[in-house]
Amino acid sequence: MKAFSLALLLTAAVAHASAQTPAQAPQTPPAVDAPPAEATRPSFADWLAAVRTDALARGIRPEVVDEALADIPEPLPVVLERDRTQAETVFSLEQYISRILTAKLVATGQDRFAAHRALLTEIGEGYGVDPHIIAGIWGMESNFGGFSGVRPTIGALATLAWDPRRATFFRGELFNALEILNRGDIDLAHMKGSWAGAMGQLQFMPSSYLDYAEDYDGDGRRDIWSTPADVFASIANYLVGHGWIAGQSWGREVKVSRAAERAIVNGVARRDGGCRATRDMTVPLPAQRWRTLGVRTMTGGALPSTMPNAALVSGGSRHFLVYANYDALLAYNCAHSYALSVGLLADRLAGPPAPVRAHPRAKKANKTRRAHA
Ligand SMILES: [Ca+2]
Repeated sequence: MKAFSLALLLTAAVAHASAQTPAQAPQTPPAVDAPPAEATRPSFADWLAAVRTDALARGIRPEVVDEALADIPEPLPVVLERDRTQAETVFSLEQYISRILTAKLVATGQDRFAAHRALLTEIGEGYGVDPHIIAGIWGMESNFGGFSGVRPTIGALATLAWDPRRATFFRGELFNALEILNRGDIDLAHMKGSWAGAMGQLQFMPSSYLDYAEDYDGDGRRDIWSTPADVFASIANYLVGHGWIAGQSWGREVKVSRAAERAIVNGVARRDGGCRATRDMTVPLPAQRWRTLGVRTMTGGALPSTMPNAALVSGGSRHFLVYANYDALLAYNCAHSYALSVGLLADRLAGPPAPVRAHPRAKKANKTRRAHA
């Protein structure tokens, strides 16, 4: 299945660090439903018949509904299995970031960014979103389009909607997916994605697709599966829809001494918020306040006074001051391991490419420099 997926690596952290859905996609975390008594559950066939009736009442064409539902004679065992056996290993924030941001990922990203530089730049300028951030999300969600899931979306959603655990959420997403088919953006055979219903190279849940997917190349279909222009514009549109501020960065890594850490713990309020990650950071403060508290740049210098208001996100040893745009990344997936990895990957893609064929001694020096950068 998604053996190579970075998204799944993160899923382990996200699923157990919060009540978030296992899907690695932008969406509202579903509440877990109270399970009905097993005896009162309809058979899958009866349940599907009720879905069909509801779908027709919602205006979805009968031929679309019939073709889609005929495809799933029974719940998909692999989907139920994945939903019940998510990895339980919990790593520290630093461990997650280092497992995700490998040299190989950065090298792939540099290649893929170079191949799509003109398009990413054009879309980035058009939407007012840093093209490296667009590429960072693309990289995290599908290894830059290398793998976006092989599960049939309708089958996966029907299985999770029939299963009592989060039936209400997934039933809604099932109707959204049928609506996408109804509009003709994609055909049934090509509507694929993760076992949890996240679709295409940017892993949108169907609800996010209906709200944010873009037809940038103008062929009449919003194709997040195989048209890079639509993929990039849809990511940008999602970020803009969640408050991305043009021309501003996501944040920066900073140095926080032990004394500063104590001062921050005692003197700076935690933030409130709808998802766990937003509660696991400080309130935003002006640069001057962080300076006074003893926070420094990674080279030990003073924070620039032009720095936007920033909130502090801390792991065990690494610390990050994050700006308002960081919230748009959390809206995509509310986990610090995700949002920081996107930001740091974007920074690497924006920076000078790593030396390809360095002398062994030079290589060692580079490694050391990176470790302290
Ligand atoms: Ca298109």
